[in-house]
Amino acid sequence: PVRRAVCPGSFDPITNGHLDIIARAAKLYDEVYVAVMINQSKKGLFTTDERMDLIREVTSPYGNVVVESHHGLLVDFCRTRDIPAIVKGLRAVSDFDYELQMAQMNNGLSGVETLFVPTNPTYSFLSSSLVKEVAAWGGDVSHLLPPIVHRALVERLRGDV
Ligand code: COD
Repeated sequence: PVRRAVCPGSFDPITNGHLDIIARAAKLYDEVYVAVMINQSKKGLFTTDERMDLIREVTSPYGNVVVESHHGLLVDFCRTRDIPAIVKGLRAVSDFDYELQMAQMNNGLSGVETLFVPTNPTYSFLSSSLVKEVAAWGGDVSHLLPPIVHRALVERLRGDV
């Protein structure tokens, strides 16, 4: 049988921290779905389609990564695609409380399992929101993002596109 997993998130935009988790999941599973979860109460800097395009570009070398978006519950995304496992990165203890709650809720809802991968220490302080804040004030975040994502971010913040 095909072994599938999903890496869910907002990915506004995808960072090297996200990409590290996706790459490691892609080594462990036959097919890895990256699910861009749509949250209508959060506006975001990039549209869902833009986020998916950036993720597709930077994950294309892996060959077994599928990028989709989903509006609704993550467990429903998993159910309709026959995905038994959610793979998430844990950055620090501060992530743990909320991640544990979601993992237990998702398991209770559908039986899906959540597996946690310890973040590469290089990226343990990294989040999309911090990257956006630092970049908005002119700080250098080029080492924290894939080059095409960095370019898109700088252009977006400059107001070009
Ligand atoms: N290093 C490693 N991993 C990282 C890093 C980093 N620097 N940064 C983020 N990650 C990983 C984490 O595992 C994180 O959870 C994931 O990437 C996504 O990160 P974000 O910031 O893009 O996304 P979040 O935290 O906003 O994602 C939350 C979800 C969208 C996954 C969650 O809200 C969800 O499942 N929503 C769908 C609705 C639903 O089912 N709700 C009920 C949940 S019980």
